[in-house]
Amino acid sequence: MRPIQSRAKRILLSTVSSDSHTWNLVFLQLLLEERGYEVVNLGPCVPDAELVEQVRVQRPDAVVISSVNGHGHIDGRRLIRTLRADGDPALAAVPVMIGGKLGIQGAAQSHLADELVAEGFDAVFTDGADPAEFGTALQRMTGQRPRIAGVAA
Ligand code: B12
Repeated sequence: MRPIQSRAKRILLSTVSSDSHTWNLVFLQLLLEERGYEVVNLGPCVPDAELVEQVRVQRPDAVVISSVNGHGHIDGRRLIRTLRADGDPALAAVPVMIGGKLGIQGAAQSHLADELVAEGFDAVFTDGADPAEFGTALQRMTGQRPRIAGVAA
């Protein structure tokens, strides 16, 4: 009898093309790894085409986009339209969430969340969102289970 090691759920972590901030990505990578996810962090200023290609290659269980420079709602909108319109069913179906400081007016722009969901994001976390909500949403979208799933003969 030896334990079956289920594959860790893979998260593709990225920001948008205009955003050069990196500590938000480092923070999220550590948070996700601590929760047992495998993280592919694409780093800052990722062009839309590169992100789409990486989703195709990496086949992640979910994509997490972080942006804090204030352009996130504009870049994010363009990005999700591009991803969902690609024609590859896997790209149309992969859960994608975005969060951070998505505009430049903080809580006054809470309507951005609804708009981004309408464009195709599965979840949006504007600044000040409860971090626990993020974990719960990710778990729900990836069907995350403990790494040791059971035993086999
Ligand atoms: C360091 C910094 C820089 C550095 C970045 C260096 C680097 N390599 O990262 C430099 C100097 C390059 C920089 C540049 C700019 N910056 Co700057 N920067 C900052 C600063 C001081 C700290 C950011 C940081 O590292 N925080 C630490 C990380 C861990 O926290 P965080 O980024 O806030 O992320 C947290 C949350 O937002 C959340 N979160 C983030 N993403 C996601 C995603 C999900 C899914 C979830 C659930 C949560 C989540 O979780 C994180 C942890 O709590 C902030 C001000 C501040 N005090 O926040 C401004 C700030 C982000 N910058 C700002 C701006 C405007 C700029 C510039 C446009 C300035 C300019 N005119 O050139 C440029 C943009 C460059 C670009 N192309 O993107 C603004 C953004 C305004 C807004 N969105 O309302 C801020 C808020 C400053 C301000 N108050 O005006 N910046």
